[in-house]
Amino acid sequence: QAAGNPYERGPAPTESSIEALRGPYAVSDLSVSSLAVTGFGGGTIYYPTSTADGTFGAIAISPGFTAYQSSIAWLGPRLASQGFVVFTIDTNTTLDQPASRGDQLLAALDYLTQRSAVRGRIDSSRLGVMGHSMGGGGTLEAAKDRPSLQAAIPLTPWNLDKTWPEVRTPTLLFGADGDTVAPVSSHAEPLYTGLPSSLDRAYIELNGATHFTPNSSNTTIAKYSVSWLKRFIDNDTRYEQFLCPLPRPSLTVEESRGNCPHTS
Ligand code: 9J3
Ligand code: ZN
Repeated sequence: QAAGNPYERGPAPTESSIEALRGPYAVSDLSVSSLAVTGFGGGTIYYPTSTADGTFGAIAISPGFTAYQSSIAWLGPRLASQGFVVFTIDTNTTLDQPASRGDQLLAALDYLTQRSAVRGRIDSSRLGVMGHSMGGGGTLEAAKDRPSLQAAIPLTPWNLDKTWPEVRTPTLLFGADGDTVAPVSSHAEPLYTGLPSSLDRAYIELNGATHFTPNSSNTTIAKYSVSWLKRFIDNDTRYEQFLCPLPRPSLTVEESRGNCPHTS
């Protein structure tokens, strides 16, 4: 679209456009049966309806332990309407652990880019992963296994492994100050610290939030996730203004950490 960046999509962003319930693109959706795929449990693909703007980057999103795609469904249309193809998935079983969820996120991306009905709408070199809780732990597993991923966003993540020196994918982690299932002191914070200090990484701790805050529509999660995906999947530096400087503590942000300015 723009002369300088072939991956830029949509109008110049504002604080209100990244906070909006919907972005500029009308969204369609497509259900994928578990019977039609291997390596994950099916899901729902949300995608910009129009083909006028060419291809889009794509992301797969995993739910957490015992949960279904319904628990992360709000992110589908919210992110797709900003100009991404978004695949909210079910896992093979709801009890799958983070490493398996990582493999399943990658299987879902492979299905999305190689077999799905919307594969022609996707730029397969611009992919990312997100997930809640054990799905957030799986998000790190996927990034570790596939360094070509352009963005990773674990939401109140849970993973026993705190060492992630192999990760090369720009990663934004969300913690919740009131999380008693995956307390930030034993999950989100050490997971952030376990990433390379040279990586483009950020940690945002939600204020007045719980482990399950990422399971419903949340403007803080949405605005910084949209900005991170745009910045690193679309290389869209118009969104850098919302990421650097880091958000200051407020009614919605308990604390934030990260490297600014970004290096990739
Ligand atoms: O996905 C999650 O919600 C993980 C938190 C959890 O229940 O871990 C206990 C094994
Ligand atoms: Zn903290």
